[in-house]
Amino acid sequence: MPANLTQQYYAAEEAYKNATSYEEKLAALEEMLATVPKHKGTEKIQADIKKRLSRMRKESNQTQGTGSRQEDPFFIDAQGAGQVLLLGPPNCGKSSLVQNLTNAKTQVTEYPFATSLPIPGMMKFEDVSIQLVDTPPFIPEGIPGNFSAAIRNSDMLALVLDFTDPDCIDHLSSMLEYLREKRILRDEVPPGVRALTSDKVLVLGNKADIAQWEEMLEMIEELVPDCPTILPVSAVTGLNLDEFCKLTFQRLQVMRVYTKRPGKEPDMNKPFILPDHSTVSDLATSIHKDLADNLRTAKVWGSSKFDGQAVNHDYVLSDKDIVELND
Ligand SMILES: Nc1nc2c(ncn2[C@@H]2O[C@H](COP(=O)(O)OP(=O)(O)OP(=O)(O)O)[C@@H](O)[C@H]2O)c(=O)[nH]1
Ligand SMILES: [Mg+2]
Repeated sequence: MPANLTQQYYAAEEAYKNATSYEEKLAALEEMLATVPKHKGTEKIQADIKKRLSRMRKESNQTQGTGSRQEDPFFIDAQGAGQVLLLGPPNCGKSSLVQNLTNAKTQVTEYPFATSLPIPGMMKFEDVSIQLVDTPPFIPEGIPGNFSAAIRNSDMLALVLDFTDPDCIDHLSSMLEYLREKRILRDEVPPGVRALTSDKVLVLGNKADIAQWEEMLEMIEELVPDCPTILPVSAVTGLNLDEFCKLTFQRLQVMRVYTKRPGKEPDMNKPFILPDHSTVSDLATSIHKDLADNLRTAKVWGSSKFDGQAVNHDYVLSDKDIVELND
């Protein structure tokens, strides 16, 4: 039976052949597995990819000890509604932004190369927490494999520029070039593949309190084709940081859902965070598998036609819905 491999598969295979680090090889193999057509004619190919994946993971555990992922300082466990990595050249203000927006103790200095390892903090948007990660300076020709893997694993990227720096447009272009070359940033991302589309990238033109930011915006528009959305911001005055929080929440494409028990007030303090378009059944699964298995009825306040409307398990929820689940 012919394998009928797709363009996406061939691209992943090409990336595997060209990969120079463990992380790139692993990401490419995972993509090969996600994009290989699943039918009888590709069973051998699927088995071969799985074997290679398992061998790579085993070898990595042997060389680095078990639990190596957790011991990797670049691997930050995602928390909250999503993980946003701040990337940018030395001294552009990444640590200042994370310090302003979260409770993280980042190191802000006048001299460059102050941050040597990623530091996470939680940013509040309304009643949602979003994880921001401060990172070491981004030098495209010297990104270690595990830094690259951390970038690929994030849900969104904020590319930070120092808008007072005349070279900031070159920095932006080289960051975008790196992300495209490593196939972290793409026009389309097949399901099951770890990569980002342009709507998951925001450019922050920092130090807008002292920069000629209007001119900078015009120049970027002229010189950087397909540039993601840019926001002039200031870590010092807080300019546009509320807008950054709001845009980030929107772009993460998640929703919050509150739950209630029959006859009781809903718990409005801690929403469940679910991907957009999730159903009642997805909500039940995210709370507990038993609840999903035993779910009988559900009622919705918010997006439903009327408050407390009984809905089916496949009812698609909306942001800020209140749901009563009965097992
Ligand atoms: N005027 C002004 N200065 C800023 C702003 N953000 C950061 N700075 C200053 O820029 C310098 C560098 O800030 P950091 O936050 O340490 O920069 P960084 O990008 O984390 O630097 P590295 O860790 O070396 O990559 C510090 O002197 C900050 O006070 C801003 O919005 N406006
Ligand atoms: Mg820093």
